[in-house]
Amino acid sequence: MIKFLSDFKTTLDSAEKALLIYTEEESLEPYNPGKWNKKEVISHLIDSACINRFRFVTAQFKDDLVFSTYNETDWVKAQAASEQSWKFLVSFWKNYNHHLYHLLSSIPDEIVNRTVSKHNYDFICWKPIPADEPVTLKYLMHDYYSHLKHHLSQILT
Ligand code: NI
Repeated sequence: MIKFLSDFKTTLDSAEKALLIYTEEESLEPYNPGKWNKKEVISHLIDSACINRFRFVTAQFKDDLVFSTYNETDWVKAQAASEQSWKFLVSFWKNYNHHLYHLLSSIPDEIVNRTVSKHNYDFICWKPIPADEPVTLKYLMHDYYSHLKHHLSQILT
């Protein structure tokens, strides 16, 4: 078991409880003036989960770690999360991530830890790695989790 994965699982359950304390009305408040509201932040985290699921699956069938990316702001806007129920969004986010937890726990160690030179982590990662430095899939997994925690900290006080 990779070290941070049990933390990841615990975070999902504790965050769900904390998020559900907010009412529908509170979930529509931006975390800072002019920023996403709580529904939009969770919608962004659902996008991140979907995009990264594709990466974690396809990484197992190829030699490089080069992946496509997406425009986060456009994606959030296009999905009108503010019109969806807060409970639905939180539950979908949590369940999707429990699925990812299962997926990440199932990837063979040799794939998680293999060193790869051809990647675009300088472009797709939350905390980028220069293109000329070799990387692992494990780094992308950890980067995914760090990004998730970063956004949770914006909306959980
Ligand atoms: Ni983000």
